[in-house]
Amino acid sequence: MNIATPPTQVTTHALRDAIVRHLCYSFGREPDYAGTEDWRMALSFAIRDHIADSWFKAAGVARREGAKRVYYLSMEFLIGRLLEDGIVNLGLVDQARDALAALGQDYDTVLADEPDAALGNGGLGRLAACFLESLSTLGCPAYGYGIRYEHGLFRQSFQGGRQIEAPETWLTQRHAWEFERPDARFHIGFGGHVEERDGASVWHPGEYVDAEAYDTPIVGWKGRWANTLRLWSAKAADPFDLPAFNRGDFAAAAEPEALARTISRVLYPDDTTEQGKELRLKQEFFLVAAALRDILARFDKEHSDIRQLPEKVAIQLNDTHPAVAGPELVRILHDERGLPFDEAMTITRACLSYTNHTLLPEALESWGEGLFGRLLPRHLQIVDMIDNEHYEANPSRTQSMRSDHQVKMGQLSFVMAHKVNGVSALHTELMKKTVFSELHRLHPDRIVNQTNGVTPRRWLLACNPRLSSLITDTIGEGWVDDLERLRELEPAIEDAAWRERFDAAKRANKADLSDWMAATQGVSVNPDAMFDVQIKRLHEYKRQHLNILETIALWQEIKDNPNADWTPRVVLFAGKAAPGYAFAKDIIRLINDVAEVLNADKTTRDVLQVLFLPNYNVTLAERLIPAADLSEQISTAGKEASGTGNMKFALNGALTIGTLDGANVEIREHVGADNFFLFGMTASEVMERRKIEDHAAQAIAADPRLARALEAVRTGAFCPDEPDRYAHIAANLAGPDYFLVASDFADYWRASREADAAFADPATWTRKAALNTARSGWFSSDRTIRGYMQDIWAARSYLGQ
Ligand code: 26V
Repeated sequence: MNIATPPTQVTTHALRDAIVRHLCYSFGREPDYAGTEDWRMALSFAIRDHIADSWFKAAGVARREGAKRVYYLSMEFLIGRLLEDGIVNLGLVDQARDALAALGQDYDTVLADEPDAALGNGGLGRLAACFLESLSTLGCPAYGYGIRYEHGLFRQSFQGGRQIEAPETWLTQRHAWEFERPDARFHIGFGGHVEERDGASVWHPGEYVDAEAYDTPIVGWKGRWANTLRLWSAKAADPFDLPAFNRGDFAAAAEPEALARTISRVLYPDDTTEQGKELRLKQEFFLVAAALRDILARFDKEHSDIRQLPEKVAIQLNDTHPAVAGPELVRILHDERGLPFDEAMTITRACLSYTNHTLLPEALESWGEGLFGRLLPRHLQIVDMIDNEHYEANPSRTQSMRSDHQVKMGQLSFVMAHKVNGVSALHTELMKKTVFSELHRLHPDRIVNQTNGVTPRRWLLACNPRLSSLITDTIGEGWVDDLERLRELEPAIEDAAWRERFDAAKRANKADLSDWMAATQGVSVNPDAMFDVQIKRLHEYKRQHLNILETIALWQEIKDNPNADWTPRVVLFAGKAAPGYAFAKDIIRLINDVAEVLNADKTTRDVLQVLFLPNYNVTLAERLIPAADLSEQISTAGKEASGTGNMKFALNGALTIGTLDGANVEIREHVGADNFFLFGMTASEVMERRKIEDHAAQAIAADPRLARALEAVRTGAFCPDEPDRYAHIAANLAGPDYFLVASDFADYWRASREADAAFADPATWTRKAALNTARSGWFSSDRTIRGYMQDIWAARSYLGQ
């Protein structure tokens, strides 16, 4: 077949013709009658044609070479918008802008029409999306497997400062990127019973749901390669109950379809509630079973000996969510394909590896054996066989995957994986010392570190065109897929004229953000103020409440002395709280209440403003990060596995104020201690501090600023209509304060004032900011993926084949 011209040679003219052709013949619209969405779809299809060419070529190479494929199994892919990503990676920004202009359309308006696909909660899902892009950029044959949720993460708005959740409906707007694959469809069984027949076990599921594939091509830099994101949608195995329909019972007739579809209906918000546990386990097995069937079908087409599986297949479990892949693959190999159990175990382990993304005890998955056995009776037997095998080899049960009538998914994943990785150096060390200490002693070579990274195509080149042009002007465009070359900027940073250009880019990004906030939030802020940004999921360990307390204390101090030389600040927050996480939702409301009082205060508002932007998502992050001066990474040390927002900020020339937690540690090492505002206890100091019973009371007694800020919260200074609204937050911080907000407050205040002083000296600040950009190259997800390819997957690149 004829593969089209390399994308970089696409002319504006050709692209314009392709847009019009798609507008007319794919969407049935004449240009004069087309709306923004029509133009967006037509442009997307024109771009998609070129992506598809890379995609066919890549698939052909992988098939021809019998390549080892990497399979990234993840319950979440937080991909965001794809159109700009495609245009940027194909190098067609100018052509697309000009082609649209020639058709009387505005490029930015058309791009902004695309829905933001929020098929993930936060860091874990966004990491999966960055990884897919890097796998394509590196030419490593790979598939992402996930679920095609009808509703992604809820849409957040505020009413009276409170978080309101509404369903996210990304599929009701037209989506340009997926190809439905009715031929890639599998029956997935649940429940039923296990029959013992001639010494073998046969699972007879009690019900079936179909998994149907939808493929989205993910193109890498310069369109050299494209991999597939394959998302499964649940359909009824037997869609329509005709006898019921003929009886006139139309509701009953439609029931199988409705029941089946609940499986891919909604993404679970990272939750603290117990509800819906069964559905969650069903979703997890649905993903795993469909993915494994697909993987084996592809393997069987290319190879004949199942023992070769580990040479051709690497399966990465993104957290424990797809951990039933262990027992399911053992079941297929042993029960269905007749391999001895030991051999099925060896092959499975050689294929599987597992990434841990959190040490928080409440986030470690476990399933009651009743539920697990009801839904997956054969898998429960296999889990017990795995546990016994492991026990025989290593007679110790304290970290067993079967205790308290539970199935522990972390332990199961560890035992079934040949490599287990953490996501930052500190997190990996803590894994060895805490959750997996005993398993680590038994298998000392299994745990490895792969510090997270972010794709520079989306998180610098696309989202920050001003800074990107300056970089390319200075060192050429080699940095885009070799990010450590940003170091070549360092000599230029010593040049005042260059720093002025760097500063101008940041200033213009801030002005854009200010205009956008004025237009959408009705709040105007001073673009010359320091933009101090904390954007991430709401969680007590991430300590948004530490940030707002410090802001309250600052406000109080400014009021005491309004004529002092304050560094103007705009404190920006964004992030969603899990619907069942009441405390986190109260923190949001507190921040909104504080914002209302402070922004109305005539004596302070010129130097201090606060804003909580609603509905944080990938698109909002792309707007905020290039405009940030100060990046808030203030989690209790030992709690944030890595963080990836921290990397995006540093790359875009923001300075971090942060604790020695997660990847902050490595960011500080790379950018230099002078260019990072460090504060707070270390992870081991945190553990010691918790042993002091009245640690919070002591900290409050020692710090009048903290005491006064807490008192304002406790007595309702920000909610006079309901003065005890936040008394429980104040009580928590004065009492248990598990996340040590009080104990870290004084040092946070100090670091924050250091940031003020540094910002007041523009030449110094700009130098530090630019050094952050120049020294953040190591945090490219290309580096991370190379690490996985070498240390975990034994996979290679097929670029240029
Ligand atoms: C937990 C749960 C619990 C049940 C409902 C669905 C759900 C979804 C997500 C989670 C949390 C998974 C852990 C996670 O997101 N960890 C984050 O992973 C990032 C990428 O490695 C890392 O940068 C963050 O520090 C870490 O918090």
